[in-house]
Amino acid sequence: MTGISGSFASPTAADLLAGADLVLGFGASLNNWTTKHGALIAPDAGVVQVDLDEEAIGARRPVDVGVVADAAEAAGGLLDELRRRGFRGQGLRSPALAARIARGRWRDQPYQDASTESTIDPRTLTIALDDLLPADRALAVDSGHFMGWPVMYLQVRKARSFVFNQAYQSIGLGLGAAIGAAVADPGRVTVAALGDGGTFMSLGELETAARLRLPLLLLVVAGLVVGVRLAVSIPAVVVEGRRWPQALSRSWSLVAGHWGHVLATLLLAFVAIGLVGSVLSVLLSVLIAPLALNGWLARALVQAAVDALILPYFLTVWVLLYLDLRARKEHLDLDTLRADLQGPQA
Ligand SMILES: Cc1ncc(C[n+]2csc(CCOP(=O)(O)OP(=O)(O)O)c2C)c(N)n1
Repeated sequence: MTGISGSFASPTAADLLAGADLVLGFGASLNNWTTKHGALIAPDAGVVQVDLDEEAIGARRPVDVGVVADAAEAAGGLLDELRRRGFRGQGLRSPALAARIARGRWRDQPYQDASTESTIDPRTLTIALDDLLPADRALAVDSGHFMGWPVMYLQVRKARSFVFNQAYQSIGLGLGAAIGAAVADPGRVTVAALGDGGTFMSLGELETAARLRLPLLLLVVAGLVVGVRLAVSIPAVVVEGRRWPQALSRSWSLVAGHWGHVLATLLLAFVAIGLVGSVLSVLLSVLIAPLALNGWLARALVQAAVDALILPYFLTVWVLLYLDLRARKEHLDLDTLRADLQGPQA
């Protein structure tokens, strides 16, 4: 078994799936995410799609054969027919391939551990959890940038122990889904893998989890912590002429000790441009109403005008925040700034 198919498939799984000459999809829509934008299905591979819903057949990509049937019944019928014909082939299933799959997991791929004294690389943490937790576990994942790590590095034994409700890519559903999985089988530990944004959207659910005394482990990947530390990377590129990796570490050290100040300033600026933008949108929509423009054209014009008016304000706040950090930490004065602006540093 290669594991999941799609953008989070391990390199070994992706290689094997893309080498298949026949792809059988059972209840799978074969969409961009599960086929890695089509790369996991070879151009000359035959594709058979089995689905209960007739409209799902061929809805996401062309298929050679569509079968409207129950997945288990269709698979059982196929096996019966193969047996009846005396089929004995092993296909690719050799012990060597089993060994290659076993050592080809994501956690077997080398990576540069980005942990620091006060933070831990999400990959390192998730691999450690994979070793620590009992093998019989469930995993429910919220949506967000973080979601690759639990999916790639935390194994589950059974497909039904993996709750990945991304149909609408809505954030905030992971904790509720994990509670459901834990209620369904309280005999095993359920990991709720969440981002900090998704966690805050569903914080009230914690009361339910605590009241029901569920065996839940909350793995909250605090992207906000990292995002705020990297907030002044772009001014570091533009003003100091730094290259990307150095600009990130420059922002990391400039924000150190002022994380709350940076977060509060950016939040205030977002709220302010949100409010001012809404008022401007209404005013401009009323102003151009007599032109009786097509709906999408009117919306696009209003949006462009609002962006043109409020973005400079936000950019000013951003650059001032950067200068403020430098003034606080490095006693930035005009001579230092002039030297910065004169030429790029290494
Ligand atoms: C209900 C809803 N609102 C907004 C979005 C857009 N969105 C996608 S990811 C994301 C950020 C999620 O933040 P967090 O939970 O901290 O995870 P991170 O992406 O930082 O790892 C947002 C707002 C969404 N998918 N669903």
